[in-house]
Amino acid sequence: MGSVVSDAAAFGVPPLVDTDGPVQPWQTDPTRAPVATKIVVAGGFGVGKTTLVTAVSEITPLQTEALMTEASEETDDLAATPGKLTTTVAMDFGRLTLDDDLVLYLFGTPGQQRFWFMWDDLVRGAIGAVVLADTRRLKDCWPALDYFESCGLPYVVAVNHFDGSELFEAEDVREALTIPAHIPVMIMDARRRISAIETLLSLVGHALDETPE
Ligand SMILES: Nc1nc2c(ncn2[C@@H]2O[C@H](COP(=O)(O)OP(=O)(O)OP(=O)(O)O)[C@@H](O)[C@H]2O)c(=O)[nH]1
Ligand SMILES: [Mg+2]
Repeated sequence: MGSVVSDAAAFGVPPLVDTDGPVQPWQTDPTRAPVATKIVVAGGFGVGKTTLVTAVSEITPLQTEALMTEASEETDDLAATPGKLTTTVAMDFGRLTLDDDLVLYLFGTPGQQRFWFMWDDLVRGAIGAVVLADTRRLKDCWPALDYFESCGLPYVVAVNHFDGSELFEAEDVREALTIPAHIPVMIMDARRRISAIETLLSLVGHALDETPE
């Protein structure tokens, strides 16, 4: 019997490798097959999770935004984000390819507390999580920190610096949240692609450090 490829060609099945574009190293070298990883973007309500996934995704991100109504006025504090009209009710999903052979699948969590029951499903199979924080309401990220601490998932803390809010040093935030020294803490801007990618790279590096060989 011939190879799968030639049999498929005989039946007119297009080859798996795209012959139009240049052949990528990972297409011919089995040791460089693309590695797909799942990353969770978590944090409190309105801290910028959807913004981060949207800023970095190379595909049109899947969003599950729903308009907020007056009914949530008492539970959801909009003081820090007065322009916010929608909230994530299931998840955000985006994709980012790094260095041709590392594909990050990004899953943003819903921020409203009543949707937290979905986190157990969202984190399944993830290599790690970015916990977004806003220094004006630092305590909002505690539940996410507790969650990842208790399930043992590697995480980094990314302070999404909002314009007009006081700019703190990463080490001050580490101290305020009592984050252990080996966990990266960084100040970033979820709207800026480069800044968000740096955060994701830091998480990938940290997850590799934390994962036993
Ligand atoms: N100025 C400023 N605004 C931001 C930044 N990041 C997000 N925003 C705004 O803050 C609001 C909240 O952003 P989202 O990305 O929806 O926050 P979220 O964490 O996904 O919110 P939930 O899903 O409802 O928990 C939006 O109006 C954004 O435009 C930032 O870095 N600076
Ligand atoms: Mg959101």
